[in-house]
Amino acid sequence: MTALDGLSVVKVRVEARVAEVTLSRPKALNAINATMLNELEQVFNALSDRGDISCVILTGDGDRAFVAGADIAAMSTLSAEEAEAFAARGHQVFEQIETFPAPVLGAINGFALGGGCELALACDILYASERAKFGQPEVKLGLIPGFGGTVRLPRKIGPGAASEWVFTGEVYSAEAARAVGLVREVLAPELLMDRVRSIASLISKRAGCAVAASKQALNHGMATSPSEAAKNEQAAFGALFNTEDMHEGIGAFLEKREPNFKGQ
Ligand code: CO8
Repeated sequence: MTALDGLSVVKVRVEARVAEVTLSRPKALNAINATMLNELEQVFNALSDRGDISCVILTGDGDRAFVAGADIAAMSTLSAEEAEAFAARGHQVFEQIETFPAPVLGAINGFALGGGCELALACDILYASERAKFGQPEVKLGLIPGFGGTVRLPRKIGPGAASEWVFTGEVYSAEAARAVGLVREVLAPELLMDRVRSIASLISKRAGCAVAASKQALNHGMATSPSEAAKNEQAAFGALFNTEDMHEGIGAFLEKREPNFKGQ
């Protein structure tokens, strides 16, 4: 039995050091329940333990939804304490995704609402199908975002746009999400996965240590003051001089050849 056996609502495929993780409860538009959070944690732990993953692609099963939110039926019977604990569990798992040591690309193939939008926010870069729809509709349910929407959304799209999204609960097109900088590119549905795989493949060719250090520095920079972020960047820059990849990259440039990175 491997760490990736026994999954029921998350599918994983690894090819050429790129992991494709698919959220799969299509009858409920891939809504997030406790099992899905547990399996996401299990999958990202297993991918981290392998140590050779250069990029993760996160997407939703079927052609309708990335994730349509936290499972509303499952939430309906929670007490206040249980709801707080469920929110904390979501935060924990999404933080694990956000801090995964390789980039996580979101391929947003349909609805990304509520907890689904928040899961997308935990990814590093988002590519969306023309069919994708984004939003934080929790106020329509008498709730607020509970899996990090009030934390990550203003940092990613700015406080004004985030406040409009959260206060109105409106649903936004992929193009509107691109206009506020949440999404990098909007693609025809049949081209989405090819495009995301090509970006993953490009990232995989780069020095893994440098990509991981860049991700850490970017995340740290968003969460702290500019002066702290600058110190962190300087330390990370220096630390890369102790890696084989850095010597290989600079050596290859000086010798006018392609580098052969080993990720160490
Ligand atoms: N939870 C559970 N089931 C869902 C969800 C969901 N979030 N979204 C859709 N489904 C189910 C529907 O109930 C339906 O099931 P069935 O066929 O058995 O009736 C099936 O998926 C298909 O959905 P629809 O028939 O509604 O399909 P439509 O095309 O008519 O509509 C929508 C699609 C617009 C996406 C619609 O389903 C919808 O509005 N869904 C809810 C979206 C939403 O409000 N999401 C936010 C939920 S709250 C949240 O995410 C908070 C996160 C933090 C939680 C903190 C922990 C306490």
